[in-house]
Amino acid sequence: MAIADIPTTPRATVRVARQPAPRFGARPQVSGPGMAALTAWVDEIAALTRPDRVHWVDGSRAENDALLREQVAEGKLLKLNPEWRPGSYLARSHPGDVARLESRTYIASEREDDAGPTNNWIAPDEIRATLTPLFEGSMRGRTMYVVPFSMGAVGGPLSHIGVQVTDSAYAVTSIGVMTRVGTEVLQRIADGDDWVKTVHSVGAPLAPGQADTAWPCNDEKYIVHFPDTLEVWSFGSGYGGNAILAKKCFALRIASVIGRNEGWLAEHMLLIRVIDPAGRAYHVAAAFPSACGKTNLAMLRPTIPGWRVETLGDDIAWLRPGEDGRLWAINPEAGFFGVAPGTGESTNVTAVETLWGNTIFTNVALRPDGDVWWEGLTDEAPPHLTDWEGNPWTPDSGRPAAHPNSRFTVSAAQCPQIAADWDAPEGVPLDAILFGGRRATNVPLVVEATDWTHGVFLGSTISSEKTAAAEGTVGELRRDPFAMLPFCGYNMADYFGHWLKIGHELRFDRAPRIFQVNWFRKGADGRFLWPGFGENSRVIDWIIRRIDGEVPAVDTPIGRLPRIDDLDLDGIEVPEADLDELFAIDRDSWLAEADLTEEFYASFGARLPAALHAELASLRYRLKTTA
Ligand code: OXD
Ligand code: MN
Repeated sequence: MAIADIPTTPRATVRVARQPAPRFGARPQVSGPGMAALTAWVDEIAALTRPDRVHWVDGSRAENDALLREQVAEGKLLKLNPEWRPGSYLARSHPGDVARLESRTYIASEREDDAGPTNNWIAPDEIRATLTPLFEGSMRGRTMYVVPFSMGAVGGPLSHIGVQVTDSAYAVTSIGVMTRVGTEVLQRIADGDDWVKTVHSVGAPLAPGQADTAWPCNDEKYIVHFPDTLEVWSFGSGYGGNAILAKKCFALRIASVIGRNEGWLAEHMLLIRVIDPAGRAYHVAAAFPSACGKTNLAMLRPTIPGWRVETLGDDIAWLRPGEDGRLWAINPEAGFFGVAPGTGESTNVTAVETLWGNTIFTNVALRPDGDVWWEGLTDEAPPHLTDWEGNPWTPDSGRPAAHPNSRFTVSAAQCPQIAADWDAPEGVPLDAILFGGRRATNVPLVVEATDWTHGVFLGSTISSEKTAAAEGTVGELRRDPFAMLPFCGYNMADYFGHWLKIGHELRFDRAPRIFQVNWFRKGADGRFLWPGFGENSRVIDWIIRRIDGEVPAVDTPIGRLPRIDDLDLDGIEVPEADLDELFAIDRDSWLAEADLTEEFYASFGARLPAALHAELASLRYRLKTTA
């Protein structure tokens, strides 16, 4: 059948063909002292949620294929045209279930102060009382999958294990891409490794004979983290960040708590290896708020001759001080769950190539030939599409064809510039950490921190401008310290303190150097001053020459800046006036920003580390006294 003939499935009317009893339902043949606790927990969740079947996921190719086939048969996935996009599928979510839900995301620590002012806190007893009736019978008529997964290579020194139970096959196939799933992980649990409990239900039980929908979910949604017992309970949403609990819920919120307890850091950072023309390799981690180009930087293709970038990770990095005094990093994930719109030949050709096949797309548009499309994939939109909601679309429709938060889920191994050793268990030693936001004003293209504490200060002040600013002022700032605002599982003030403490664990001459970058500064006329994308390699080149001590920097009140002549600008035209503006420091505007930082710091009260107050005070002093 031609793909054009595959009917697009109207959401609410899909009848689920009852599947035969699953072929892979048996309890796993794994034994060891740790299994009893796991099976007891699985039995407890099943007794609460009452699924029709329990399926222990073994992570095999055959199982994955069967789950995909099943979802296609149920109208939950559309198989794309294998001629254009082999092994690939399109999911269309419920229109009310398209993104992470920060307002429904909770940290249920025993003490409110441990969640801090930036999190939604709720008392554990109160939320358990709310969740219990919601989960009671919530999986009726469905299969409950038990998914053992490892973040980081199985058994690696920086890796951690979790188990997700879920009634969503879409979540299972996504977790299979994003993590290492299967019996090997189960064996570690059986052998007694610690593991984190994560429970997910779409909250849409089926009465006998009741028609299912293509994207079951519930109007009521909760994503709840219990940092004291290391558990996640997520109800009502099938969407990635709320349903793939290994990712934001475990690898950031819960892992940040484990990291605080054990002396390491779980960070919202991409990870790359940069190779200079002489073949020397450097490792860089970079924290940017969501939707500020992390995936693009992770897959950078340098425009300066002789330089190469190898991808190690695009969203999360776990950092641990090594015995050698360096900071070691792994990407705990195994895939990319990236935003599709804006990913195209001119912005991220590596991502486009990565998506050649074996990809699960969610909420992108469908072409008549059975391939996918989204805004930014090509300069011109195809004349006819089916939009993300399943409706006919033309360029004159006056609305986006793909949802702005539409996604691709694809294995990291498929990236053409992935580092050969990207899943090495011990990770890589970091040479530099970058912090960046989307700042139209004030923040220069690149600033080097004077030391680790100053770097922590820079990380704590990351922000993006919500509103356009008038010249010489600062727009309304959305604070996103360390790009972790929605992802830190404990009090952010303690987290800043933890970063300071980690600095003391590193050898001062081996700690990564910290830089702040800003690709988004605008001129008075509202134009971006810097071309960005592949040209950002010019900034990385300077950073690396700083690390190697090859170029001096200019000390300024806000940190160390490049001399313009030290930037490699061969082959691009950036007017001199724009370069001046890219690095301009307006004292009044910076003093105004310091006032905003003080206000922000005040929200943490006495818990904010004194060292950060001292950094702010010395910034002000330098702004007022340096000529
Ligand atoms: C993401 C996010 O999905 O940061 O990576 O929101
Ligand atoms: Mn992210």
